[in-house]
Amino acid sequence: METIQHPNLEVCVFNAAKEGNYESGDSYFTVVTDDYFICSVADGLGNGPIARESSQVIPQILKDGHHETIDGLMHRFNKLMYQKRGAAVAIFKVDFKKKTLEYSCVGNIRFYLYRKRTDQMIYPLPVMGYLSGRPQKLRTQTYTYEEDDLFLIHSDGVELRSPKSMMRMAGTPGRLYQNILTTVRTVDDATFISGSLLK
Ligand SMILES: [Mn+2]
Repeated sequence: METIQHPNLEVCVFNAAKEGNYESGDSYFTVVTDDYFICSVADGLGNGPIARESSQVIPQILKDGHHETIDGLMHRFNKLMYQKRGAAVAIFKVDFKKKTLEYSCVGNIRFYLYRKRTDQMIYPLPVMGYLSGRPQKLRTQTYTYEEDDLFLIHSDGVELRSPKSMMRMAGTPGRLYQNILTTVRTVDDATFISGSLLK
């Protein structure tokens, strides 16, 4: 487990290749600064190195480009998919000052924001399909968050029957991580990131 401890958030990350594969076709990348947290998960189409070639576009761009807008970043990811297999990609940015969470997704990556105080769940809808290098419509949405909200993002190698009750029961990213871990099978590459927004 990789973890991030920061005054504004606490994050746990899981990433594994499917059984028999050396490399995961999923990639993820996180950036945390004094002002914001950016997190992206990508699931490359196909298998092994071919899948990884597409999903690795995400860390490549985010390393130096994380100050750019979410839509700008998604379009840059998309352009780099040209002549690759393509990937499902989700990205979100937590702005610690504005107390907002901006989310965009194309394809089969799931994201949940769970508000403990009101027992409410926010699940932004993705744009169907995947980033392929062709012109891409985006549906980027902005939410406000509250102290102690929990989030979860995962690729389709993780299947959860009831994410809301899991998040409610776990309460912390560490426990959510442990609980999800027991459900992960090795039939696909699997990535999940649990986190808590502390202030
Ligand atoms: Mn997958």
